[in-house]
Amino acid sequence: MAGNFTFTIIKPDAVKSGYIGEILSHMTKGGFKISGLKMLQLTQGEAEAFYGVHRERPFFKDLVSFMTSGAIVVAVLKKDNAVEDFRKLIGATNPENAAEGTIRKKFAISMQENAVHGSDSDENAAIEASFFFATSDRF
Ligand code: FUP
Repeated sequence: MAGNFTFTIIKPDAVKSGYIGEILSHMTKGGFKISGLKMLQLTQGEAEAFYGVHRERPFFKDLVSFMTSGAIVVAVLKKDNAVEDFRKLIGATNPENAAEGTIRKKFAISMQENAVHGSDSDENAAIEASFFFATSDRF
């Protein structure tokens, strides 16, 4: 059965551009309830650990450098079928391929500066949410 939460990051590009409010509003209007929310700046070690699956990819170093370049907002979001529905709401990784009306279509700049992260499986949603939120920080 599909899980009822996912994990998201509003990335440094979107935070710097002043889109936190609009992006959170897009998420809640899309039927997601905010279960946990905080603003922080990742250390290099945290970014490397979070994106550990991409360690061997050519873009890894740039990705870590971008993700540590400024403040981010991390959140746990609740909804039935959360992971799949949220991936639809954010759109394709590359904003050029993102569908009309999606968050990345509206706010992303490029494949790297793509405004938001969304977990790609229930298993990763659980791992990613617990990376940033203790159980007592989730409501
Ligand atoms: P997504 O699950 O949509 O966030 O995309 P991926 O897991 O494929 O990629 C993780 C992050 O790596 C993306 F958010 C952006 C970055 N990335 C690049 O910077 N360059 C690439 O060629 C592919 C991904």
